[in-house]
Amino acid sequence: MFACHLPWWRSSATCKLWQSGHFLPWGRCQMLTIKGINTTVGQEQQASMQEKRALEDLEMPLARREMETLFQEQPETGNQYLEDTLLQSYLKTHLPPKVLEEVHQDLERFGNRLLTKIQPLSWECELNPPVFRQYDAWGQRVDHIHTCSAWRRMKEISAEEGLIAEAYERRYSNWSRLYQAVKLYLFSSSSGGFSCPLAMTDGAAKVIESLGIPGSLKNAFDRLTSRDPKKFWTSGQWMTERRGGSDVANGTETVARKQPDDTYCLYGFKWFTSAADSDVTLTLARIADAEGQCTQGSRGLSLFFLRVRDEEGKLNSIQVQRLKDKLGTRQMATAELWLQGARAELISAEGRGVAAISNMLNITRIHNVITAVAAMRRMISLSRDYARKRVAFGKLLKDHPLHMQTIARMEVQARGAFLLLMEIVRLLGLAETNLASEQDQLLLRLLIPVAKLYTGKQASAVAVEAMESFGGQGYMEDTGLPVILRDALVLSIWEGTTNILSLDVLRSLAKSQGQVMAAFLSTVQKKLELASGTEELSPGVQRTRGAIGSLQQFLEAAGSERALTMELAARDFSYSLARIYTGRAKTGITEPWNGSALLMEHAARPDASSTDVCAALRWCNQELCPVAVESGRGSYGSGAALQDSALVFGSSRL
Ligand code: UCC
Repeated sequence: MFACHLPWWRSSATCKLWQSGHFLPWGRCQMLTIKGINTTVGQEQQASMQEKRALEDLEMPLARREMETLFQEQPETGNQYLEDTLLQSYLKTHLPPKVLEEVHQDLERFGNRLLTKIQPLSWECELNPPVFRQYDAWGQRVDHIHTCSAWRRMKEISAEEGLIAEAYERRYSNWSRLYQAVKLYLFSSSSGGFSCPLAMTDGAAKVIESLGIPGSLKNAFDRLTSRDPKKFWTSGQWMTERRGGSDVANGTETVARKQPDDTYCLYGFKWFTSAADSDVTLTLARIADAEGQCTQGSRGLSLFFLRVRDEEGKLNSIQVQRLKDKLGTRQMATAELWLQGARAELISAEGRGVAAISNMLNITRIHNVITAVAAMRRMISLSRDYARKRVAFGKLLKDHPLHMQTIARMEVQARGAFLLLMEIVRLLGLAETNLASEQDQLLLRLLIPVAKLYTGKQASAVAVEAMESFGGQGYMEDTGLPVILRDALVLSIWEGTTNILSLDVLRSLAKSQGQVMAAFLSTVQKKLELASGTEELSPGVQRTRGAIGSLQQFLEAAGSERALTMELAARDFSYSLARIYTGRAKTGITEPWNGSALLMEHAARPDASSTDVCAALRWCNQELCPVAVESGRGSYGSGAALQDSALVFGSSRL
């Protein structure tokens, strides 16, 4: 029998599977080649141990060699808060001392709880995905979605830890939102997919709060933001119908019929409903008039609140068609639902459904960013730990410069993404406590889609690259690494794909008549002026200045072009904003902009490390303004659009 080497979740469930021989332990397939081993100082002991083992190996019968000498040490993470030096230095720089003291204690405690209690539950969620039972033994339709006990425990833990409550209690004023985001960031990789219902729960609470918490929704708001596991509710967000999830305005077919008591009955088919075990949901529908006619398009959509089940657990005139068979997020039940007269409450003005649910979308998009950054951090932490343990070509991976270069590149991306996340939740915190300037609010509107689209792509790229850093082991299911990759891949899809969010960036420009861009450019300019005082960072400042100049030139030229130009440029434009902005931030509520890019600002702190400086400069070494480069190549003209189609379809008929 193998020794029970658990993956980092240390799950008893996994242990049993391994003991029964269903899973191979970490790295059994790893052959150690010791001959000609070339050690560096400090590794001699380890190398000679391995050499001794290898020599013994040759004298052993084959069976024993296979069973006992081919183990690879598994990568592990410790207390994620204590291991995250960037997070700690960010909090130390930005939080008022009293807040920092309290928050630090709680995060250290939470980090230990995650490691010892919550991570094992996460793996159990992965091993026990939800099961759908449509009929009972006697043919009664029951539509029961069975979730595992670990998943249900996650819900209790979320309440106990105040993962939603923290943002709405506001005990740390404008810092509450940031503190909540930090807890969610730490929780994300250990949540077994529970981050998803939390995102929607937060979004629903935000919508209700933005409506002034009407009396009819008071109970729901209290429960969505409760710290009491017995009271805590989660929410869904049912937006996607058969005709798609992006073009909500034209794809929504669900009809709402008004009842004598002023409630509505909803009829329709919801094609993707994430976390279908949620207690309540927000959803869009078209209100039918007396003749049964509905207004089409966006102006016909209204927002509704409904309870999914009653007190006895009976579904609210809803039938579950089936559960979705997804590539990732398998821990969570995503279902197709028939609404067959589900009782609902209208909570927006008629025809203002999209505008009303935008409050939810903006929150879930921020959660998407949180999850993306967390996935990157987890993969890099594991990759880093593995580099300290795994010997190849005679030395530890950490002593192979090319391997270190690969991880370092991921690290620069993760650092940039983390600071962008912190910037957004800092701005959101200001907005929620009426401390945001007009400029802050404009920036927030612009940066949410920018950050969501950019970090979603970063997370996928980092997860793939990090997986490769484990060699073949990264591809093995029982290491848990493929779970992280699969779950990361959805981040650029749900809550608005990259292209849809790029168009949302353009929407924010148009809606504000360019003010978001003016706010963006003026704050960048101010910051760079101040940042240029830091000698070491001057190459980065110069490159960012150059990028801003190119961006301005592009915008001036694009102003006289047709709409097609901006649409074709939308993705590269959004990437340019992400890369340039990840250069800069301000500190404190009332302080003036104090310089440079987000990464450069962090590197300009008095107690910044040389690593902080290096990360900032490396970030600035990438192409900061791809939209200007592509524009110069003529990529956004009508000729280019025709070429795109020809390339896609070749000689086949368009
Ligand atoms: O439901 C889903 C899965 C749930 C899983 C959640 C998990 C989250 C986990 C996170 C981490 C673990 S996915 C649903 C995915 N679907 C979407 O995200 C929708 C994507 N499509 C869009 O975003 C489109 O751009 C639409 C739907 C917003 C476009 O609709 P319209 O009606 O054509 O848009 P309009 O006419 O431009 O905008 C209507 C109003 C305008 O306000 P007014 O009328 O005052 O001018 C817009 O300014 O809505 C306002 N608006 C916004 N306001 C639209 N978007 C926004 C926004 N982002 N922020 C503020």
